[in-house]
Amino acid sequence: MQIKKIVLAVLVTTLITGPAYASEKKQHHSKHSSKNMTNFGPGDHYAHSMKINPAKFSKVDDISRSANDVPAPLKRKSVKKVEINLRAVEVIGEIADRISYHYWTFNETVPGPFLRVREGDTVELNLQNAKNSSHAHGIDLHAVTGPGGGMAVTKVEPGESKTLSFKAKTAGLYVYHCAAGNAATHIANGMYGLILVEPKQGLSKVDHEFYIMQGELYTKGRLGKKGFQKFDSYKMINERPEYIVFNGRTGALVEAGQLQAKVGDKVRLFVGNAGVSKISSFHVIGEIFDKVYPEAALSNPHKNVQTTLVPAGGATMLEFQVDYPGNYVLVDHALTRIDRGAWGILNVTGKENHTLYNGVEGSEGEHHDEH
Ligand SMILES: [Cu+2]
Repeated sequence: MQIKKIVLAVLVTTLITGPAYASEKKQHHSKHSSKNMTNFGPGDHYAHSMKINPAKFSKVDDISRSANDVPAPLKRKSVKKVEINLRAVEVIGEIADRISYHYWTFNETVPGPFLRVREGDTVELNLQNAKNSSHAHGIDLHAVTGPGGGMAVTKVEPGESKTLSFKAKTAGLYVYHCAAGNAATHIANGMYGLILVEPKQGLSKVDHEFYIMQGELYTKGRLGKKGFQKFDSYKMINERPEYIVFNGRTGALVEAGQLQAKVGDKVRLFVGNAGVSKISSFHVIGEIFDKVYPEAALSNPHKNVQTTLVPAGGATMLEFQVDYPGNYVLVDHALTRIDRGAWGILNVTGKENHTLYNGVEGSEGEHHDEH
């Protein structure tokens, strides 16, 4: 058993780090030296503590990427060479009011940009790493077939850049994330996003498409502790996030960030889960998903689904029509996670249809505490 494990670890490590090292000009270590294995278990060197001077990094007003920030459906019927430029940038942003964090990002937001290409396209992805970054960064796109999903050729040192070229041969909605060094750390700190490889025939027409990504934050201070929060690697390896959020921070999809639709609209949600640890039980309170494309395999949808699983490092695509005005709360239905930040609002305006839904709304502010 133990031997099997070791063999597997060596195999995985060699598969992923091998070509990256081989491609570097200064190759000091053999592919099989232990130096190349520091990314994977058994965790004896795990207890690293990062010294961070927040003053070295620029502050962003809002770390979250808007759920509306989805490129329009592709109209073209032929394949193309698509150039994508991403920048690994480390910034200081707020997890919640007066709780700041040293986020690692693609293009200064969490999640990073929503990438949209067509099945069969050739993608040339340039990844630049900002000069002041504390770490090397890279990218593993689950849409890529090849070592490390691209990571093997995109480990970029601060101030440098690298290019990955790949064919988007399989339609689907895929997670991308940084996997340089300790991949889990880079994901937990915010380096993830989604790439849609649109099927040749395109997707059906809808009125709104939204981009939602669940992620976890492992802070030294407990949930709600104010001030600058350092990353806690022990909490991460124990799979105990302090925050579980949609789009980078608490409240990202509320008020100014809420999703908006009108009665009768067809809505499509692209939902990803960066993890690192938790599986999301994605649900919209008061709605039924007309169609769910489980695990974002863009064929044979399930119909009429209440809650759907989004694995760590996976995604789902779901569609529904909104029929009645009001606020619909997006949650991970492991509901204690609401208090850790995992909720947002879909606000629907329009005419009430009382044959569909009727009653007298209670006043939320007046009820007695029922605990
Ligand atoms: Cu990184």
